[in-house]
Amino acid sequence: MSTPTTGAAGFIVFLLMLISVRLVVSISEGDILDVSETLKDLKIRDLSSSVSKLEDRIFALLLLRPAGGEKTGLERQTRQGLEERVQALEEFMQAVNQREGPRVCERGMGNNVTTQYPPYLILSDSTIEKDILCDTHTDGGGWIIIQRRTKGDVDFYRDWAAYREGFGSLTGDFWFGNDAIHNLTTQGAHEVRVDLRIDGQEVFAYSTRFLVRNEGNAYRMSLGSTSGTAGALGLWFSNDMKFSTFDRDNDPLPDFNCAKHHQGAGWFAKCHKNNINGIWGEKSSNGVSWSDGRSWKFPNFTEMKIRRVNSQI
Ligand SMILES: [Ca+2]
Repeated sequence: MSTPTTGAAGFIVFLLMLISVRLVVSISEGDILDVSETLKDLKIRDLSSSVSKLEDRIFALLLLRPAGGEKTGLERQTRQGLEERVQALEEFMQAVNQREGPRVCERGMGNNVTTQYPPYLILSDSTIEKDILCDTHTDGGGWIIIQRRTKGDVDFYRDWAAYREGFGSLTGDFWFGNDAIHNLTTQGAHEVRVDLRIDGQEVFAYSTRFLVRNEGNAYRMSLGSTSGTAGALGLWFSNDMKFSTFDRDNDPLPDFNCAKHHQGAGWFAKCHKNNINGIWGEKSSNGVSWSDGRSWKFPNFTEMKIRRVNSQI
């Protein structure tokens, strides 16, 4: 028979198993994720601390049990307190699960909506609360759009702080914000896609992996293998580069500021094969431009979007 105490102890073991699984996941991704800074790990530490306290209470409860197994008032009181804490922990665990990772743009969620984009959704954690625009139709949907140029009415030649926070409007042109992009891409593996319209033709570039580190690492970006009808070079050329703006030169060219020279912002190398944050309408490498390695193209529509890989996990 299971007593309330053994039931509670079983639940603790279950929680410890969950925590173990989460830690294993974190460690296996440790080579690419700055794990200590992820919100998930902060929550795990909170959870771990709560479990430790509960373990102490269980131990105290066992010590209090008289030799004959008689239940004392103090024991009952302690058990009651313990059960309340287990319940609180259960609720906390639920909250962690609900808030962990982007659950907002899921594959298939657009099947029953008639508009191209559903109502905006909120990503919220202790530091960031933003509206999110989901692309529900491209390649099965489930994409969070992080960059969009459609009209040219928003100035994209902005400074580091603007790109950190994001700007523009989800109903038009916008940059989602580097802190939010970092936050999303470190909560689970993400793929990335850039959709472009060039001379009336829709083309795209894609990579199996997209990770953006934190501001302390200048939002350095890593890709997986790349492909796509737009020519993957435009994307691949930025692999492992830091983010640069006109006021924060993080490109690898000494004595040259790519962002300032090309009047854009992004993961410049020496300097770029895409400048989708460049000047709208300008037909040069300072404009909204993309190279497939053979020639420069000038899209009049761009959308950069990310999707969590294995989004059900
Ligand atoms: Ca430089």
